[in-house]
Amino acid sequence: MSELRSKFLEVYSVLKAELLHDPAFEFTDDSRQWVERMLDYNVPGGKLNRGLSVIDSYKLLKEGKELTNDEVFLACALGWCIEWLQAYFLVLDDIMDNSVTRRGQPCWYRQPKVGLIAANDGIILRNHIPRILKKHFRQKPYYVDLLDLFNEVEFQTASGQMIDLITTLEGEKDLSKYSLPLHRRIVQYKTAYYSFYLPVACALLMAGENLENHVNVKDTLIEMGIYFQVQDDYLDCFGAPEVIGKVGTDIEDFKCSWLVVKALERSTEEQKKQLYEVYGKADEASVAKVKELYKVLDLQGVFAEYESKSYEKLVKFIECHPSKAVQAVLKSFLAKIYKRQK
Ligand code: DMA
Ligand code: MG
Ligand code: MG
Ligand code: MG
Repeated sequence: MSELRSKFLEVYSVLKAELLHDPAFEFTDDSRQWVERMLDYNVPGGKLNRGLSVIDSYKLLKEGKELTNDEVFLACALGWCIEWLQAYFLVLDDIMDNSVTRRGQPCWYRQPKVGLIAANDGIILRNHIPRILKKHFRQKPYYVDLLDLFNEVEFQTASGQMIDLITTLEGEKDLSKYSLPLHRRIVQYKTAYYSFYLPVACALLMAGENLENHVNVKDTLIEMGIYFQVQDDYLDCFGAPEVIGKVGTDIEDFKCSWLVVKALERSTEEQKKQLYEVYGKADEASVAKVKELYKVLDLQGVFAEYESKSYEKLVKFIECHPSKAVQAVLKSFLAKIYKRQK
């Protein structure tokens, strides 16, 4: 394991121990054990890309200057706040998407004795974020900006989740409303802000920057986030569950996935009719028919083309940034996700 990763995981243990002894609540043994198990199950088990990116980005912004132990700790703590935010959204997302597995294990709400207690666990996860921020950043000049940033991004993500969900409402299932602009709107809000903009914005605030001076950085990161969610949509159908750690549910859930939008664009009238009949049904035969059509329409090829085009476009965007340090931040992000398999 890399040095940074093990340092990062060390900070997780510190933050967890603080939360488990939060004086604002009189923990009993049972409640402390519940929270500890819930955290260990949901917070640290992912790729940790978002969290680690805060430290990477902060280092690059410091242009090679050695970080103090204090700076490393704070950057890690902010990274963990993003991982906490992600855990909160995923616990609830899996309930709403009726998902089965996540990160190679059953979704939290599917654990025996958890069920819909998972909804409150999501709220607890969400509440841990301002508690971590208060403990470690209260005295910082950028504390208010940090709180504001997390609030804004949470609102954007929840709004993205809302439009992702209301497009699938029973009785209104209508593929004719699915288009690239609708897809873009959903994924920009539900994924791009918290996954791409937030880590860099945290690093910028720590480095004493004013976020209003970095609108172009934000725009590039949002484009990257959209590309990242197209990959997620692609992997939902074509990824290997043992590699991505989850079994796809987008077809069953009638999601406005990039794949179904592309399929609609490329279908003949006959194929469209077929798709209208089977998309959004939970039975295996219907799902298999959708996947078969995706193959016939060569969506794998279409995606490969999209992937290389997006990469080229993003590199061009990045090279327009005046600061080499910012370019390095953005390039390291892009390198982490280009052609990802998980
Ligand atoms: C997830 O979209 C977005 C958030 C904010 C959790 P998704 O349902 O496609 O994610 P996943 O494929 O991981 O369930
Ligand atoms: Mg989901
Ligand atoms: Mg979802
Ligand atoms: Mg998905």
